[in-house]
Amino acid sequence: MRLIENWFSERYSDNLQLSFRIKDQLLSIKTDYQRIDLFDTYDFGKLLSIDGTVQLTEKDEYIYHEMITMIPYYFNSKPSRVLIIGGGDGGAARRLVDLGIENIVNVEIDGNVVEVAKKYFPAISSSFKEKKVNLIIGDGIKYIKESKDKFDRIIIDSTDPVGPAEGLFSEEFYKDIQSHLTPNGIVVTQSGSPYYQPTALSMAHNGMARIFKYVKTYCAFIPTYPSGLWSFTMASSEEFKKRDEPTVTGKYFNKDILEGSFYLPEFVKNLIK
Ligand code: AG3
Repeated sequence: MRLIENWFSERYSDNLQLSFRIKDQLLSIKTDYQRIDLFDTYDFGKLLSIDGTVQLTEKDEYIYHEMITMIPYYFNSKPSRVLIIGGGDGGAARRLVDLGIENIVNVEIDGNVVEVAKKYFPAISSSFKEKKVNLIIGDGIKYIKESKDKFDRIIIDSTDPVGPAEGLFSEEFYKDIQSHLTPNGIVVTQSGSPYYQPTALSMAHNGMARIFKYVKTYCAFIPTYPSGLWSFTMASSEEFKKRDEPTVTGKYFNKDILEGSFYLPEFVKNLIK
């Protein structure tokens, strides 16, 4: 008898990859922007990959989505208008809806990501059915250049800074972002694995630091992303002030995480000096 085992692997370096044993490959499409694959894995449920990199899994998506929305939520004025750039799976929008945000604009460049999410991740993408969420299929960089709107938070939920998302890590883009934030508004971006993608983190942090007076990096443990240690970087033109209000407890996020995720290992601090 021959046993055929199927695995999906994301390559981290020439010498290391993370492999998921899969029950099935549900989809593989090449869009105008990227390649989208969908797998049914044994340990993490459905897994969405873009250009060979894990974007989300059913089992651990809550960590990334709580951390990109809830940490910046509790600083400065209570947000009511939020812009998401990327985030076509709807996961970030869903958390914002749960936080009670009244007005959410979500600009995703690749409509196929939204379609895939609607079909295969109905719970995560259910946010797109909400009246409060205005989904726009378009280029976030262009949107921000042309829009006259101001937002209290801008969430950059992008892929890695190679390919279509590269411009989302540039100083020029952060400048445009700044002009669309309310005075103590906050921009946050995912800034990669400090261990395997140190340049993603330094690009985001140093790029933001050239435009904004206040920049802070925080980390979270995300088992399905390279090295498990993941970074997020947020910036504002005014000093960060934690609001004095009780925090919601998520599945990862809690009041200790709101404080503790800003304590960084020394090698991470050295990347953003
Ligand atoms: N977007 C950021 C995922 C980056 C993962 N990188 C990697 N696996 N190399 C997440 C999309 C979820 N809304």
